[in-house]
Amino acid sequence: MDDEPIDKQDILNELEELHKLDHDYADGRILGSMCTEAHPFAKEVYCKFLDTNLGDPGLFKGTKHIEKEVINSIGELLSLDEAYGNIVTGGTEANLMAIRAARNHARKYKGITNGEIIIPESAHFSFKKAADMLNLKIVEAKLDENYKIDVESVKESISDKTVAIVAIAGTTELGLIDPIEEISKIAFENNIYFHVDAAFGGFSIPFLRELGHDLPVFDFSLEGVCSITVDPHKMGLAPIPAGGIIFRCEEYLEVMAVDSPYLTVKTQSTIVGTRLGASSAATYAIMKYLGKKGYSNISQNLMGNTKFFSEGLKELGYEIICEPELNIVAFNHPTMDTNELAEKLENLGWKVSVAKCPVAIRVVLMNHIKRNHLEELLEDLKDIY
Ligand code: 0PR
Repeated sequence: MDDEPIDKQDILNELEELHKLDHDYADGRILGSMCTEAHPFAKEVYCKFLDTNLGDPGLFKGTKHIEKEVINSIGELLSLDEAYGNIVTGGTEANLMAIRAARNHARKYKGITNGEIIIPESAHFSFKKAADMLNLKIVEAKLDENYKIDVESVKESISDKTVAIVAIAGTTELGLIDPIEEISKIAFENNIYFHVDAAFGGFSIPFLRELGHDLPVFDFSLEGVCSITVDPHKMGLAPIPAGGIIFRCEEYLEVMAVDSPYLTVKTQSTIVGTRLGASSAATYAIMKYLGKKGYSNISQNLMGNTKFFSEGLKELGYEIICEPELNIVAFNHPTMDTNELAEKLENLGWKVSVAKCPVAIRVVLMNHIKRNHLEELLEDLKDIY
């Protein structure tokens, strides 16, 4: 730090220069991000709530009420009348809370001390962090030939140490939805906690189903589902950081509660102590502002772009890994190595993401990627071919 204060304008100029090194969503070149530019109204509201702290909710009763309302609204989207949970920093923290709840619940009611969690090979790496922090062993369930969790493999993976089963509604790499209904049944019959990671799909699957898309049910209407991750900062158009964790019952929060004696509320279940109220307020605002109609239109539009892009790829001779269920397309050149293709695209200014399972170029068709960008991308892919 400098000894003397520096003029505001000088600081702003310096920051502006550094900010120029960042990529801008508006360029339409960021192909592998599940985040996008937040809605301007959500940003406006976010700034108004920057000083609120949900770590001490008794001081911020209004903002705490807003968080509860947001959790209820998301719960309602997921077929849950009374929802419990929190707006957190993202999918990682939401998944960590879910696994912590499952572990503590199993410890309390089943006496399991060295637990295991069953996750699909396609699970986001946040579960590896959760297992590491919570001292749990990961048991990976295999994927079937369609890259979805293999139900038989889940059955075979269950042991008397299993504290949770995880399935994904909108996988990170391919945007696929696991057979949640079957897994829910298995979890329920075996009295095992079942968590659904819908960090990406949670803000689109309900709307697409309403619109008649043939997508499987993944929510609390299935009796085995104990918790769901849904991230407002992905398809919800809220500013970063905004993740959502929704629990079926309050008990799951209670098994994580620690005493917080000198605060206005005497126990705390979240991982983070001091935490933003701005994320809840911005999510509340954007959900009200867009309504189901707004989100339906966005989801429908993005699926239209997805179809346009995947059909365009096929016409050029590229091979898509699977028919997209959500707004992610993964593809390869029939003969060229994926990393070589990725490099060629990078050289043309595209910010490319390469999936690992299977190895493929992966494009997440978020709001910032418009039709004209897709046309330019297809044009470049034509030249490369
Ligand atoms: N669950 C799923 C299914 C996810 O896809 C992700 C993140 C998470 C959980 C974790 O969420 P947070 O990153 O909010 O903690 N999926 C993307 C990924 O890691 C996130 C992302 C976003 C990556 C923007 C790149 C990027 O530019 O691939």
